[in-house]
Amino acid sequence: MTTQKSGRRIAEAARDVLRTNDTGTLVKAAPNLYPHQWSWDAAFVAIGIATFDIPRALAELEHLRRGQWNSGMIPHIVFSDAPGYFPDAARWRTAAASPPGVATSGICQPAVHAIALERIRHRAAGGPHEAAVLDYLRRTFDSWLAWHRWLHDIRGADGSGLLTIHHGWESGMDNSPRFDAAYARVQPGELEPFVRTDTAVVADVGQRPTDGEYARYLWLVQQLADIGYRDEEADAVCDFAVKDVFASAVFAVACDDLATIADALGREPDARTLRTWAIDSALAVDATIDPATGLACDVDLRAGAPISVPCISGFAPLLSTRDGAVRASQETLLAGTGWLGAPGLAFRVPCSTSPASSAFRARQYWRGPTWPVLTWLLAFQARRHGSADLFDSLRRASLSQLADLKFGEYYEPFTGEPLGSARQSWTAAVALEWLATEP
Ligand code: 2M8
Repeated sequence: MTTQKSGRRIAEAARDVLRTNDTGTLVKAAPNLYPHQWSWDAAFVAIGIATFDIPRALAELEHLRRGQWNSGMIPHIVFSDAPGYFPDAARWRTAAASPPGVATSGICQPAVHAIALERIRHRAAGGPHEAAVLDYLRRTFDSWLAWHRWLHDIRGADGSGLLTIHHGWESGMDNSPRFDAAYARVQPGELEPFVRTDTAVVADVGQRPTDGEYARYLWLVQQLADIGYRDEEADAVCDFAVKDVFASAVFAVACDDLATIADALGREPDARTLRTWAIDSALAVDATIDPATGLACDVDLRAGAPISVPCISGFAPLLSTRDGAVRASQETLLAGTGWLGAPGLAFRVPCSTSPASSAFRARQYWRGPTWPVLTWLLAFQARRHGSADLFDSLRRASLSQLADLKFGEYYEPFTGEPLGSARQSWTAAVALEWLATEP
């Protein structure tokens, strides 16, 4: 149980993390490991900051928006001047495509931004910042709409309702075993030399992707940079192409939220378009469910086959489904021994890979550890769809996990040890959002 006193302690410590990671222009995703602004981190960070400083939360999203490309794409990193991260801005070779004076990467991440915007609008309602939030939304709506249109038209060009990613980093779940087979087919050619920086920050290299994985990550960056990130060539050129079921579900949710915002701004035609995209993607995500496992599946486009590895992405329908039966069966699965009911869990929060799977690794990044930010996203959507009990139990378990005040990037599921970076911004943000939301 989180008492009022321990809640206050967690909130104070979480605010301290966000304040110390704030450079004044952006909140670093983590103090040393990630000294820049990451796209989906920034959205979660804005949700957390909005619990105590709504103008600063909007400024965080605005900083990200200034990195938006002409195409509409929001890049996955907007770089600060800080050294110490690789691949750095120069390695991406995006100068011709990114906005003048803004250094960015050349790929994207899940589109959680409209979820954040709507959450901030909700928090501001009836308070002193309500008008400023609406004004911000009015001024920037076209940018967020362009981002969604790019995802729909470019990454969903086949009309399937599922979005294509060209790099595991675009999923946000970089080395998840869901991508192992697709990556096994990526054979790096002549690679520009590189030196990793992440393993200098995380002393236990076993918590990070391997060198072999990094070579593939860099090869895909090189392939995309070599074609100047031209969208129309990426499908043909890039060795990696996966229909990402989780990113598609996030897109569906975000389209619904942006539609709600469009309504509030009197932009009904845009709201209608966004709702159509939301429904199409939500249905497409449901349709990927493997009846044998009950989990949603990505599609490996290069192999022309679904990917059936039991990862947290398999619960994508929990985010976006409109079908009560699908929701009920996914909730039952989540409660079972492969997930929240797995024997020995320190906290009943979902692992990134099922502990019952041979692919599970308790300490290795997206191959098993629990990620507070995903616990929150699943719980938040569960509550919006009426599953208050699931929300409450995940909230309680997550706050117990975060009571160590370390704000780990991810956690070992059985010992509760914080792993990766300490004082990770989005973990602190999630703590604040949990605490600001009554059970
Ligand atoms: C991790 O990814 C970056 C590459 O984008 C990295 O390992 O260098 C992922 O966990 C990703 O989802 C996250 O946005 C990023 C920053 O927290 O770190």
